[in-house]
Amino acid sequence: MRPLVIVPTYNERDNLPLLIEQLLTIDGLRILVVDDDSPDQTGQVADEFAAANRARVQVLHRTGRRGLGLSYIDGMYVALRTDSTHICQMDADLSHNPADIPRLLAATERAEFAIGSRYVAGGRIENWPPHRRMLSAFANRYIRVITGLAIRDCTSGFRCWRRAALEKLPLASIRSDGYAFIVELAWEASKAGFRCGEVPITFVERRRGASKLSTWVILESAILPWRLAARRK
Ligand SMILES: Nc1nc2c(ncn2[C@@H]2O[C@H](COP(=O)(O)OP(=O)(O)OP(=O)(O)O)[C@@H](O)[C@H]2O)c(=O)[nH]1
Ligand SMILES: [Mg+2]
Repeated sequence: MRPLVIVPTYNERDNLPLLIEQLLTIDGLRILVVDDDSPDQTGQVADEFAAANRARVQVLHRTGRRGLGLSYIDGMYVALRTDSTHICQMDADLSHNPADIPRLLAATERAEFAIGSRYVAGGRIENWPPHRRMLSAFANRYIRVITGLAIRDCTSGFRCWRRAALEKLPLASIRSDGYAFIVELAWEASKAGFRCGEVPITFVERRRGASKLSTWVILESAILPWRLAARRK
């Protein structure tokens, strides 16, 4: 198994060093940081790790239009040019625990992709205020009802793909450029007939740095399920 994890970053300089150190403790895991020209110099912090560990850490510096979805698409193309057998994705803000990656990888033995899930038995959220819990729970229910997607936590950005599955997804035609990308990708995967293994995780609210959840991001995510439902017909 040759796993690689894609970590999109925008202003995460206080979180990234600890995250990379924890990721490097996982046997053989390679790291691809996709930085969107962060004003706080996260890109340079990532470069320092890459210089010290060329075999395992790589940085993709994006310029031009910023976006989580755009970053993931660029990162996935780079990842697919490596010989990685499994491609994971996770947030840089330490909300996702690197120690859960081996369980996600193991779940891909029985499914084309695995999701670190807050909404299956054993899944938890720590330190989220009630309004964030409600927004997230509502978003998941809203998406499931409108699109028919059977995944409990379809907004989770903590995932692991078998390489062969990711290769088959139409990355070039995914239109969401923000957080909605996460949902659109899950929808494409389930349309392709891929099985999803949901692995319970404990999600911890970020302690450092700021959330990038904006009104536009929420609006794009509110519209997306209707677009997907229309495409189904
Ligand atoms: N490359 C890139 N990364 C981004 C962008 N927006 C967010 N990210 C990263 O995506 C991950 C998730 O973003 P967060 O701001 O933590 O969003 P969130 O997890 O939904 O919100 P919180 O729970 O408040 O943290 C983090 O690693 C961010 O740095 C972007 O435009 N470009
Ligand atoms: Mg976060």
